[in-house]
Amino acid sequence: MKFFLLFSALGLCWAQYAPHTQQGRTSIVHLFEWRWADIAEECERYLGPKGFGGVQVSPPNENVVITNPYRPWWERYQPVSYKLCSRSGNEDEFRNMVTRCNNVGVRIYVDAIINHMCGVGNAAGTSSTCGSYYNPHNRDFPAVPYSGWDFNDGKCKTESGGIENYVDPFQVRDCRLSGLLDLALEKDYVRSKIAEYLNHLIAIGVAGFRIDASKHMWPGDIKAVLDKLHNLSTNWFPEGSRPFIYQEVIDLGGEAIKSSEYVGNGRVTEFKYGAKLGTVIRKWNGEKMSYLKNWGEGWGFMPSDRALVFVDNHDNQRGHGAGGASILTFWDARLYKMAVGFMLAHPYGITRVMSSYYWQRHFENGKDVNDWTGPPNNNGMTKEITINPDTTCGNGWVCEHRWRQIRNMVAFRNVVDGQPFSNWWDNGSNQVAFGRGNRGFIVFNNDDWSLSSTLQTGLPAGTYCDVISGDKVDGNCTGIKIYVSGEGMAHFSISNSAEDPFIAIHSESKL
Ligand code: QV4
Ligand code: CA
Repeated sequence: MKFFLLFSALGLCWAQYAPHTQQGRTSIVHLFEWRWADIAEECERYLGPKGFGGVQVSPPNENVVITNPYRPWWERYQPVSYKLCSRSGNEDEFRNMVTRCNNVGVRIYVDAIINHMCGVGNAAGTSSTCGSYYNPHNRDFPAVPYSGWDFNDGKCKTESGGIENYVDPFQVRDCRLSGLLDLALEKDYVRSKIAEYLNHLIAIGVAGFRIDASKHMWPGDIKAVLDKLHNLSTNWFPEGSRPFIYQEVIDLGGEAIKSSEYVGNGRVTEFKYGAKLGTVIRKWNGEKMSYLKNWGEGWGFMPSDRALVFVDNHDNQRGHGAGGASILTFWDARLYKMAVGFMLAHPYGITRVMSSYYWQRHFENGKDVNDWTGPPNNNGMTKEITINPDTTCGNGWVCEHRWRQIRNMVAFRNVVDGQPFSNWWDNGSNQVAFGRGNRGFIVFNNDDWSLSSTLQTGLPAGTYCDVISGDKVDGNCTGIKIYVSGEGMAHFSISNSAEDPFIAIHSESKL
């Protein structure tokens, strides 16, 4: 009996729902389009020391090189083979990154493109990141190898061969997404080739996978692939650890396919989260922050222990995928920081922080015609991430994860990990506050007037440093100081015109 209890408790934390972050680390950062060499450096010089749990990396496998438009970011979602050879680097560089990141306690999660190969319309040839030959017209990918019978051409019933109607789950799973050649995942051969690729990554030491375009695969087919995966490398993980799985399913309601169909396989991206939070913080549709009191399942989201959440992702920050205009991004920095701060303070889900690069936005008829723009580059070679004296990034990289307000809220989430949502307060409008047990407290003023209130924080008496306006440095605070009384009460004043109209304090920011 005792043995059984112990076994099931371990089973829970080793299962595909756990990110296998080190004790005391909770968040993932998506270093979109970064080179492996830069990620290795970033793990050692920043992510490890600042308490980040892991990195989602861009697809590491060989893909089509697209030159019209010139080297778009989305060429990486058009696989040619499973060789680890991309704009981010080669296999040696990938291995070096995984080793160095794991050694400083930062995990690597791979964006796995397994629903399809490249677009059917690409010309045959060797225009690929490793020079492998491919012929989309003949369904020939000799570097895997895949050929005609490994694709769903016979199974898809639409005239065009593409997905025409998202209300029909058969089309969505068996036809082409954006013209991308759809793999026949019911075939054991295809499942085995994919599992071989993922097991190669597991052997190198990755901790899990984002499963791209999961909505376009049958949940049972995904399961069959996952069942073939090995346990994580015992170089860094306890024996018997299963890879962390989060499936990209966009379910905003209103479609035939539901995220709930996928939770048996692992976590699922909760796209309602960023779409709704953006609406609330922008105060659109009559939304107010006071309505966030029952944020989470109370808003119709999937169960917290099955969700992966984010304010924006690499698609919806530039109008791809779904979520719409309400999505907040670094382009709306002030509101964005509040949204990310709220997400990181709130206990719901596993949190992923976005880290982007700048591009020249140019709207025509409401659409950004430069939404394809790839990472900062010299003739297609991705530029390195340079670090400015003030710790921000140069060379065209945004590095939201290095913004003080975001970096410090990642630390906040680590400090309050496991503590209950507590001491909610609101003014019936857009001034809200809440705590996490006796470890942390956050206050927002998104109204058009000042906030001045004495609130129950739940924290022990003392002077605390606000980690939004400053940092605790050598026992002093470079920002606002908050005095908590013996009864846990503290006075907060936040001007509606403050640079960042929110304040956060936690056990480790106590002076
Ligand atoms: C074009 C035509 C098609 C035609 C095809 C013929 O538009 O009508 O059939 O040529 O070859 C790019 C182009 C697209 C082009 C296609 C194939 O934008 O115009 O089709 O390539 O050449 C990213 C981009 C896509 C891009 C794709 C592959 O967002 O624009 O397509 O990469 O390069 C849904 C899904 C969800 C998906 C989301 C974007 O349910 O799964 O759309 N999100 C993930 C990734 C996303 C990625 C893919 C899935 C595909 O997050 O980044 O798409 O792997 O909501
Ligand atoms: Ca499919």
